[in-house]
Amino acid sequence: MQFDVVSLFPDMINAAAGYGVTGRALERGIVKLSVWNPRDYTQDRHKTVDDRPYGGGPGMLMKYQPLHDAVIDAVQTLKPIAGKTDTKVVYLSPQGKPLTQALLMDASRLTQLVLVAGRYEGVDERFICLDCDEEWSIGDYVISGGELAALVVIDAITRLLPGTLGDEESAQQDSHSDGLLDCPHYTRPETLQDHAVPEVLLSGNHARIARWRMKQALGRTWLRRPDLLEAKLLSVEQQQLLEEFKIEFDIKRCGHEQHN
Ligand code: 9D3
Repeated sequence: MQFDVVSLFPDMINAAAGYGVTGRALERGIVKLSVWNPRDYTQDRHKTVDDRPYGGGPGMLMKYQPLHDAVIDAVQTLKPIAGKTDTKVVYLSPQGKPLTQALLMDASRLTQLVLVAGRYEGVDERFICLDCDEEWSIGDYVISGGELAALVVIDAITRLLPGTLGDEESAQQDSHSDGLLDCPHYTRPETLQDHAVPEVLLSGNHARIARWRMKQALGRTWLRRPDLLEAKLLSVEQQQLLEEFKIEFDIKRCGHEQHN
């Protein structure tokens, strides 16, 4: 898969993408990455990429033409495979569709993804209409520009591509616990302060351990992200494990007030 990022801070993209899962996928040739700086596509002596908003107000906007020319170059550089390529141009912004694993899985089928990272107050709206296929957000909080969002997208998609993760991680990815929060994990030592590792994890009984982990995953999802549970249909065994968790949770809460 080819990633192209349009950004005023190319070093930020290239540096961060060189680490970890994305770094390895780049080395292995599973993904390719090019960064296109709109400043290289300016036509004036001062290399102007921004301008003041019509109607007034604070802050600056990214001008249309340097963004447009950068995207054209990014898209044209990919050689069509068998006459065509599947390319999407995405503008990253707080107004975009919120990212989900499902959206990222869809995108992982593309041959080319062009990610446009804005700076300042954003871009001229006509760039979004004329040059972009979609607008994506990474969540309801404010960051200072699209670069970190582009890196999030690249990381999340790269993990989905064959050959990127080790066997263990890949197996974990399509496990039956997906759509749930993870269970707690422990390593040595066996006791920290007065917190012992749950006895079941030392039992060597793998069926019991698997049941405990599923129960914890269900219970924590119920406690912390009930929205995820509502969107998921549970097997009879999972429903039973969750009921057990709720009962045990009630018992532990005895004498800790808050009965509602
Ligand atoms: C604080 C300024 N905001 C109100 C006037 C507008 C604003 C402009 C530009 C807010 C954020 C940004 C920069 N953000 C991104 O480029 C961005 C982003 C984000 O801030 N949150 C979630 N997802 C994304 S994707 C790109």
